[in-house]
Amino acid sequence: MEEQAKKVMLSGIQPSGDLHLGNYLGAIKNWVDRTDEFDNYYFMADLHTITVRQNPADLRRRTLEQLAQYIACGLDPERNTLFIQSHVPAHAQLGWVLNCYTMFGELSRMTQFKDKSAKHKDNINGGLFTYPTLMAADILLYQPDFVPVGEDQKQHVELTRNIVQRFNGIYGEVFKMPEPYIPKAGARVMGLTAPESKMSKSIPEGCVFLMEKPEDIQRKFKRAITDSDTQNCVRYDPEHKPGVANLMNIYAAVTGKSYAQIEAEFEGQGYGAFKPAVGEAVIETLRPIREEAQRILKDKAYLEQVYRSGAEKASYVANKTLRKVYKKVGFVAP
Ligand code: ATP
Ligand code: LTN
Repeated sequence: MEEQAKKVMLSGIQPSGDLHLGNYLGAIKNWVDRTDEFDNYYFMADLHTITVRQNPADLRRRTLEQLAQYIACGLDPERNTLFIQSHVPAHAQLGWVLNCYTMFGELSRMTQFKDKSAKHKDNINGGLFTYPTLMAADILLYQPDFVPVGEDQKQHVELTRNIVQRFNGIYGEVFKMPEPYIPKAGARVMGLTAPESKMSKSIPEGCVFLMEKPEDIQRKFKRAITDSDTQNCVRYDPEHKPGVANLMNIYAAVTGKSYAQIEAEFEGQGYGAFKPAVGEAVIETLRPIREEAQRILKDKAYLEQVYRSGAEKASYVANKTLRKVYKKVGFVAP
């Protein structure tokens, strides 16, 4: 009975790039920490990636790497349903239905669509436009209570809520109303070369990837932007010292120390001692993750078993919702 009482949490990351420290500290680590509290569904959002052109071999490789990295970060496949989105056809099937309950005007207002269509002018395809309805399907199939997402995805979760209201308004309580779950400000990791924007794979010099070699990680931290404070003072002041605040945030996240403890630790030592210490702490946090991911990646049979059993568990839940939806809209039962 206890299992049924658990709230449901669901999220996905597109395997369109390599996972980085921002994804780990801002998303995956929180998922791991809350494993026992929720009934969890985490997936590789591969269907979403092809809204932008992908190299097929790279996409295949990155999808499996992402799964290995999820597990290496501590997402236990026995206690979390881990799956590949395209292995559960119900996502595409419900996506179609929801397209018919989502307005052109609503989709036109999505800022991600506007941003991405400005960036990829030669490929403004229908999928890019209807991407939020597929995301709504991803969510609603599992009737989750919470959807942990970054700030940039909040608008898509709000649209999902509008779709729920519209659909349930016509057909009754079919979908549960999901809540976005935005991590606290502290979970926002900024770029090492540009502390005013979030750490992102699109600026690789300022981004630490989970699989990166220790010497490369250390080089990036040594070059991290701080400020021109002549005292080189390690003090938490995000407004005036955003670079230092970001490094402190990272150091706090990987060591569990408070800002006051960090300030005391580096009192009078300056950035020359602080930056490599943060680098070292990150390297030691990522070392077991990297080694474990490399080990898992070599074990193809294990990975296959994880994503097959994940897809089976996910399909069971997803198909139940899909059948209900098909019935409600008036499709003949197969
Ligand atoms: P980008 O393309 O900008 O590198 P991403 O595509 O790797 O970002 P997303 O797919 O947007 O990352 O996000 C995956 C998850 O990781 C989301 O939950 C998001 O909030 C989180 N995330 C991504 N970057 C950061 C960051 N710099 N700090 C904290 N969390 C982050
Ligand atoms: N759109 C998200 C990834 C994503 C997602 C989801 C997140 C696809 N489907 C469902 C939460 C729930 C992104 O690009 N970060």
